Amino acid sequence: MTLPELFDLSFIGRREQPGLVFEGAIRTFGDLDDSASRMANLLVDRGLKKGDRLCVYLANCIEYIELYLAATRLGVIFVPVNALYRDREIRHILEDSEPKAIITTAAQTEFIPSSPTPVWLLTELCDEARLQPNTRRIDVLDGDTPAAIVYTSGTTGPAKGAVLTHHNFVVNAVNLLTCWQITPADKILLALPLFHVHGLGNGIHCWLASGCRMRLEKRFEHNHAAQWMREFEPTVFFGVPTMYVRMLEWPSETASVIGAKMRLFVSGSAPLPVQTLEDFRSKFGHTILERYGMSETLMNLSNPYNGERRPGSVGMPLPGVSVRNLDPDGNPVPDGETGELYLRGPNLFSGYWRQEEATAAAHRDGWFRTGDIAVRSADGYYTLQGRRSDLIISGGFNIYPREIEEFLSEQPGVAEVAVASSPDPRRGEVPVAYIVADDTFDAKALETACRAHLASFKIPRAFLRMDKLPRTALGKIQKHLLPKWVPR
Ligand code: MLC
Repeated sequence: MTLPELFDLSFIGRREQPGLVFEGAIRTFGDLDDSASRMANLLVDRGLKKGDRLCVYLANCIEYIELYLAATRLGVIFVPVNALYRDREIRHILEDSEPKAIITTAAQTEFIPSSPTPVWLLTELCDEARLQPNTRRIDVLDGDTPAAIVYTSGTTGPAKGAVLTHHNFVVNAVNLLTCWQITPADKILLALPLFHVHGLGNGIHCWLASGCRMRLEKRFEHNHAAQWMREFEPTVFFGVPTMYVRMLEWPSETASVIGAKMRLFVSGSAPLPVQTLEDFRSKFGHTILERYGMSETLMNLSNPYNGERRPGSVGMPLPGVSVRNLDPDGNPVPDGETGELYLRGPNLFSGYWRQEEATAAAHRDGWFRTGDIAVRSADGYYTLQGRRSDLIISGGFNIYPREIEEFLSEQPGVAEVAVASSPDPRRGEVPVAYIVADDTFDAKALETACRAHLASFKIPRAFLRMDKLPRTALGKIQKHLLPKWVPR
């Protein structure tokens, strides 16, 4: 099945029904279908065809959805670019994915480095799209066609593009509808960024596959989200742990009013602290359902909708997902013992874009190596215990220290650098930089340089000058021996 076929359950089946609320305006599924058709016709006029890549560098908006729908209908490969990315990160995606164009707003153009890729302004596209006919056109033929390339930073080298097919996304959405019992009677409040698989593959797809109503927000703002929930009365909310930590700051009365209307709170993209789950339960009257996924695999494991949602655990495999917990030699570990998770299933990506070696390195005997360390209980619940790599997850955004280390080591006066994780009550973790430098060392200047070239969530919270970095006899930096940073 292709995504257009799945989405037509709403676009054709529920044409007259209100589907989307954004900034106070309500759009029916029919309206959205027509604007997606116009956008698709425009993209064809602009020369896009099946297999071409299209980068979209935008914050959440209705046009984001229209562009995505248009691309999926044409078999054009959608390449979402994190709206917080800056020139360095964007340059790599443009060079690697070689898109026909990158679409953005006038305000965001200043962050796009000069390159051969044409920059298309959203306002111009929208003006032109309005003049296009709303004739439906669906050129994508089968579910094995790539739908999107989602860039994920790696422990080694620059970010790699995970190629996700229509089939991957369809299977993921159908699994979630079934397992989380999402129906047309639901109302989803979506404040996750659409440039990640959490917002796109879970949020947008569950909405369109179920035909329920969705209110989309530009981004999660903890000062406003309570008001949005009181107005819209959502029944389903997808969030990252930082959002749930923020929601605990709301007054109890607000929490109980919202909790009374809600059917399901889901958390993912980063570990949900047990304390947050417990505090949330007493305040909102709901046990957050924690699940586990990755850009390369979409959703893998989930706590049950009915049955015990076990604190600290990510639950059991979703339908069709095979999970193995293996020791370093590739042998299965018994329940109760620590192993590394390997996965197989129809949800798994088809490989890294133009990176055969990296794709091969990420697999073992046909199983995808997640890099996540886990224990399975005797009754089948998996609990994640950490990662093989030193990945930092801040507010649900992945940060690979190596990328920041490489950038900082290029700065004048910097001799050596290590970036490590520091615990943070709201974001879970934040990066901190430890730097060996000459006397020109200037923490402020380094921060300014980072701010100009890297996404805001990657900017180290502190730049600490060190005489030397702790190293093993073989010269490897021992990050666990770095002094703890205490925020002032
Ligand atoms: C964060 N910022 C944003 C933003 N999110 N800016 C624009 N759009 C967004 N969507 C920036 C702010 O400018 C600010 O930068 C900093 O982040 C923190 O902002 P805040 O207002 O203090 O927010 P906070 O309360 O900390 O909440 C942050 C957050 C955000 C929860 C809203 O972290 C977020 O949206 N996270 C979702 C990440 C996500 O979707 N991950 C899914 C990956 S897919 P500054 O410069 O002021 O610090 C995946 C697979 C899976 O992992 O299983 O899901």
